[in-house]
Amino acid sequence: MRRRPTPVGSRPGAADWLLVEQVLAGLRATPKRLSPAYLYDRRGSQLFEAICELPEYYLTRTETGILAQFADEMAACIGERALLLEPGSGSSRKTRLLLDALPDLAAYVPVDISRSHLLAAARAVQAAYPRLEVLPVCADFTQRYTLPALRRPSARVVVFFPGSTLGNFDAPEAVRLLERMRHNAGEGGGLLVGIDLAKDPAILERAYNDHAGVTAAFNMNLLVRLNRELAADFDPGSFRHEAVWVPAESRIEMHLVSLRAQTVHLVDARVQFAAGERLVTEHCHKYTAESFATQARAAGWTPRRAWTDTQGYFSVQYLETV
Ligand code: AVJ
Repeated sequence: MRRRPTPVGSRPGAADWLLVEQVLAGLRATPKRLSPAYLYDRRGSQLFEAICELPEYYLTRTETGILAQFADEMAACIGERALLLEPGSGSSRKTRLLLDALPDLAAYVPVDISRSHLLAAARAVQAAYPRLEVLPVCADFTQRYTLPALRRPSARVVVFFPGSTLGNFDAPEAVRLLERMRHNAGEGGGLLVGIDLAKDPAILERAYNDHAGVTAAFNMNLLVRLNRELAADFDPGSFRHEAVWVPAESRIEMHLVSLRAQTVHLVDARVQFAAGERLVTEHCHKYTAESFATQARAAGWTPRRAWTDTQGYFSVQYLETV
């Protein structure tokens, strides 16, 4: 009988009980599935920044190239004295390409669940743009949150949602999220969104199974986090990373595969894993211009402009509330 390893983390505090319930609900689902939001603790955010530099992970540099090339046209769509609202802002690195093209922005409001990462990035933006009002909001952007009050009123709200993070949401959730963004944008508001396009599965699978193993570490870090924060006893060595293209769903699925039959303890719960059983840790949907337009229209947005790289790998789209 394998001795049960001592949980590394202390028993969850009150705040963590919601996380415990959500995680247990995911681990009791079929298939087992956890929200990709759990990937982004401090270590996870650092690993994601490293992923963005990988040769296989074309998304970041391709989108950055589009933003750099068409920033002026995007700025013309956004207009003067706008409030730029960025859900899931992370490092806000791409945002600077827009901020450089928007000298009279009323304010920049980054929203992120990772407080330390958010505040560090907001400070860096404030230092680089001293005349800009930067108002970070630490929140889960899939939930309701209120916009901060501005020093001077903005002419309109434009949501900036780059990086194909929309791809993490299955269709009904994606439409709900786009509806929430329309709610935040309000009458006359806009949306500038980055979407990764469906392409050769070999290119997609390479982007999520990089040679250096950074994506695998990003995925595996989830177990380390649950052990630390929820007193679980996952043995990362008994799982392997997997990212596969699922054509029927037009998405990459990221999994942690159990290498043997095992029992994981989380607080007072026991969770059984069969050998070969998959824990879904992320969906990354890949779009066509049509599939995205359908979702956006269903959420009340009207597509206005689209910019794509020469290889047709990635698209940045501008939409307005009608
Ligand atoms: C930040 C959600 C856009 O789906 O490509 C990168 C996250 N996952 N490598 C993506 C991610 C694995 C990324 N998003």
